[in-house]
Amino acid sequence: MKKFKTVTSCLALIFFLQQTEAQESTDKEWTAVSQYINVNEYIGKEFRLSADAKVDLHDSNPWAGVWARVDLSNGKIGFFENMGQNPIVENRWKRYSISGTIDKEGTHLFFGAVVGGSGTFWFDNFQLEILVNGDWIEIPVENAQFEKEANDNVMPKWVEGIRFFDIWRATNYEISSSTETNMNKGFSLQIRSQK
Ligand SMILES: [Ca+2]
Repeated sequence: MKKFKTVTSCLALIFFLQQTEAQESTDKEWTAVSQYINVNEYIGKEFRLSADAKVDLHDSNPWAGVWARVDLSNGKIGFFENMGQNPIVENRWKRYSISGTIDKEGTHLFFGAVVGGSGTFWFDNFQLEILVNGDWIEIPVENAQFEKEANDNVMPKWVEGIRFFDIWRATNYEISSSTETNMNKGFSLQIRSQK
């Protein structure tokens, strides 16, 4: 009986772990592919996030951008920019940058690509820099060039979502690797709407 109980609780634990690791499926009309860094050592400093992007839009209400958000120690949001007022609309590779300041109470900087509406969206070559003593210092971003290929809608080192405790799978979009790149070599991140 004791053995049975142990097996049962082990199964319960495995089930719990699977549930907590599972991505929540959602039929959102937008999605984001993101990463984050701790910013404790960069408080008050300027940062700059850049990426190459190209879009092929299929509707009149599109949204594509690079985005960044500083989360604060009190649970609130500091800096936030998602290019919502100035989205990427060009069907050719171009470099886009957003910049801001790491808030005084900042703990993490989330950043990545965001898309909404119908179309195909490509991103490549993310670069995160912080201004330290007048010099832009590059902060390593894992798989920033998307050369590690996506599998089953998951891009290695990136998560789908905008918070680390709320990873989702937006079923209206397919996330993959594409050979559509600026320099005609390697891969880019491709997000394609299913509609
Ligand atoms: Ca690439």
